[in-house]
Amino acid sequence: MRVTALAAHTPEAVRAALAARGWEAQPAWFAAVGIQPFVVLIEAISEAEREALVHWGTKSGADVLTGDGWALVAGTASRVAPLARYDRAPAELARLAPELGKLLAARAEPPRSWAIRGGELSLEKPVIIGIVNVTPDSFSDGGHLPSADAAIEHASRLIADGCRLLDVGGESTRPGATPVPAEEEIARVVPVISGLVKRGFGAVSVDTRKAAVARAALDAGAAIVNDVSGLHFDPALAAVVARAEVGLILMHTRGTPATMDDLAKYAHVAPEVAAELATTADKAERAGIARERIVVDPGFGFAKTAAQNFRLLDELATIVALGYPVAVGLSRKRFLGAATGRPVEERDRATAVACALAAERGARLFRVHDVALTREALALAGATTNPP
Ligand code: PMM
Repeated sequence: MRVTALAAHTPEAVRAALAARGWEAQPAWFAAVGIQPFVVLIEAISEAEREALVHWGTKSGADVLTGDGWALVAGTASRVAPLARYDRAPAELARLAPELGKLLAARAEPPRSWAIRGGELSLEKPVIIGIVNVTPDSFSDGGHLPSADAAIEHASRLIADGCRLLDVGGESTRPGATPVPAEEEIARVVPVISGLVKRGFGAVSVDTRKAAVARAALDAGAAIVNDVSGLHFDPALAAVVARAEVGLILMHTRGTPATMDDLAKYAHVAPEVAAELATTADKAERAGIARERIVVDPGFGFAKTAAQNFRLLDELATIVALGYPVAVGLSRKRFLGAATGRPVEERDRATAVACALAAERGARLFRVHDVALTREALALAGATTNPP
């Protein structure tokens, strides 16, 4: 007899073991996905629901841990899946079916494209977003691009290095940054955006919290709005995005750059960020922004301590499970310095590694300063997670 432990963090090892023993590709893949571990935290439940879950767990062989008003259900995906079916789940658990169904669907069929202005951006391969900050004081590269020409020149290098999207920002959102009036922000970003669009540099997004800036940037040809306030700053922004039918990145934060550090209080960061992002995405959809236009971003460094950023990176799958494509902005952030001891200008290697980790956990879009390094890291991560 020979006993071998198989890697269980992805379905790949099981698929390969079955394929090596003559299984056809498709059934081997489905079986492998079906026996992947699946753990869900169910909150705000009644006593009757809690009892029904415990009873179901005993019968079905899934593990159920419970407390007052909550349950944690763990098993393989195929064992837990019947709870998402009205005809198979106990009647007391009818409320659970649609929510669980959404999680299982997002897992089985992750989004493959993102609807931006005038077309779709494929997410089959990771998308690197090159940062073009035209601010005197951003987190890490403020002041390096004083003129529109310098910004356009910089963007052309980022494109040559392999980014598929350029993110142009005219207001720093680092902790404690001073807000910039809309006219000033427009004067910074519009010449750069129109220059990039004129040169045919591919899709451009505008990093702004303000409806007036978004409108001016979209008029100049931007295809995406990247809102670091997650629709919290300017109530008029959602309508601008809805009307223009462009892409939208909704980032998680709390408060404003002036107050966010004091709001970094979570009992368990990933589920709380996921819940707040789900509410924001819901608000966007109710404002008329189509679901396929929305990308969510957990907002590394925004209203989070270093320890919370590390937890969030490790538990990124909780954000991915919302079913929207996930973008991450890890580049040169302070918490990478906390792990490596490196100052901001020496954090591109740590950024590339962090992006590779995020890619393995399901992120599809990566907002970075150093495109070339990140591209290499993602190529390596992709080679192990998507074997031929
Ligand atoms: N971080 C910054 C600015 N914009 N946008 C998204 N979507 N995600 C981020 O994490 C993010 C962002 C701040 O970083 P910078 O000042 O170095 O650009």
